[in-house]
Order: sequence, then structure tokens, then C-alpha cells
Amino acid sequence: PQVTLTDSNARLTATLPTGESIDILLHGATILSWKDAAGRENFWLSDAAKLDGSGAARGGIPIVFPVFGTSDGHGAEKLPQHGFARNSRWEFLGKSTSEAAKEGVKLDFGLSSQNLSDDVRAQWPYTFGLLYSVTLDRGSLNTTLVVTNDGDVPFEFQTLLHNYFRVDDIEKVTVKGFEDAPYVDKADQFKTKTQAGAVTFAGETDSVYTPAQGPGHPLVIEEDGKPRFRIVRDNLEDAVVFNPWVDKARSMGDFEPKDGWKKMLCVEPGSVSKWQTLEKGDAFEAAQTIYLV
Ligand code: TA6
Repeated sequence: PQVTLTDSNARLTATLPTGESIDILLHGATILSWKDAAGRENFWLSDAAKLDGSGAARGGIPIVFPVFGTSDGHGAEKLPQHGFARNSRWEFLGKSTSEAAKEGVKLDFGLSSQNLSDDVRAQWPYTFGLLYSVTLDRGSLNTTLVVTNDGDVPFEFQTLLHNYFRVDDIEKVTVKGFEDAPYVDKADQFKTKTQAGAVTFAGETDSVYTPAQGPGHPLVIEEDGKPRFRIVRDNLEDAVVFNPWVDKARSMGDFEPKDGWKKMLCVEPGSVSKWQTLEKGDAFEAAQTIYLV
């Protein structure tokens, strides 16, 4: 398919002949925008998002690696919240219109220990490679991450795709697929709870679920009772549901407009409830596919 690619040295836009498009910031390999064929924006991006490489962009799909949150163990002691991947300059490795992407386009991005600045490498001194593939198709977006241990010693990591979805009114949104799942409620003293029924929103929400039905069971974001997004995970056994609500939105400097919490939610597939150990020479692959319903 004829795919137009505008590739400035910082940003890359791919548009399908049918009109779908994605806009990717090379800083963080962060997908900032995903529009459907009619031009409707699917992702939420803060008006104050850092798009100049000065920090992680607030919105779209930040890539969380090698730690979710912060940790005083597992080799993550010196790392910033959510790790360095979303705040590093990735390389664009090229596009393919392989049959895997059917009528779409697959874009590959890479980040390795050689790309890191000395002070970031000092925070996490392992030899690694990340290959992030983004496949835009009609009605769906797949993001796949392959982590390789290119060094001589094992390392531990967590990873998560921090999706910011755009909605019209968070108070009309329900999320299905978490029924009966255990979760850690970070908005309620990290208490462990069990989800009864669909997830709804009436205040700050920050829940780390391990869905009972496993990764292949779709997570469905509905608005006004109508399905909007369906997320299928591969090798990502957890998912975080986050909405900052009034106070946390006010406290985040790069969260604008301040009432933007009404028009967004994060549903974030990840491997965060445990630590993955990658032996030397080994690879870990995980993916999500987001379908427009
Ligand atoms: O994924 C939810 C979360 O961990 C929340 O606790 C909140 O901190 C959010 O991520 C945003 O984190 P950030 O580091 O991007 O400000």
C-alpha cells in the first residue's frame, strides 16, 4: 500500500491510503496520535506534553521500561519513575508493508544500551536491545516490544504500554474484562482488592490488575454503553487502569487542560506484578493489539 511517511528528524507520520494515521515522536518512540479513517483522534495528548525531547511526552503510548513506578530492588534503585525508555531518543529502523500488516504499515524503532547517555547507563548498567514495532492497519494498531539481553549477565525488568485513550466523558465510561480480577488499588493505600463487575470512574483511579482470564481475554472500553476500544494482550499478564481525576491532574505540571481528566483514561497492558528475568542471550516478546470497535 502507498504509505506516506513524513520523517523529520524528531517526528514521523504514517498515513494509510484509507486515511488512518499515526504520529510518532522519536523521543521515547511515543505514538502521540492515532486517527481513524474519518480523522477521529483515538489518543489523548496533554496540551502541555513535552514534545521537544526535554522529557517524557504525556499522552499517546509512553513505553515503560525497565521498571514500572520505582523500585528499591531488582537493579532499578537508581532509575526514574517508569524507567528511561520513554525519555530516550530511539532510532527509526524503517518501514515494511509486509503481509503481516495486510493493508497497513509496520514501523520499527530501536533503543539499545549504546544509545543511552553515560549517566543513564550508570543508572542501569546492563547491555540490552529493544525493538519496538508499530503496525497500523485498518481499524487496529499493534505495538510489539522485543527485549534482548545482549550482555553476559542476567537482568530483571518490568514493562508496560501506558496507553492514554481519548473519551468524551469519563463518567460515561466502563471498562470490561477485569471481572473477578485481583488488583492493587494505588489510590487506596495500595490495598489488594478483587474487581466486582465492570470498572467505572467516580474519582482518582489507579489500579494494577492481573485479569483472571489471562492475556487473550479482551479488555473493552465502552462509552455510553457502546464499545469503543478492544485491547488484546500477548504475554502481558497485567493491566493498569488510571485516571488522575481533579487533584492529581492539578498536581501534574504537564497535564493540561486541568479538566482534561474528564476526557481521558489509561488502560495499560504490562508485565508489572512480577519481575521478568532475562538470561544472557535471551529475548522477551510482548504485544498489544488495540481494535477500534
Ligand atoms: O500507570 C499509572 C501511574 O503509575 C500512576 O500512578 C501515575 O503516576 C501515572 O502512572 C503517571 O506517571 P508519570 O510518571 O507519567 O507522571
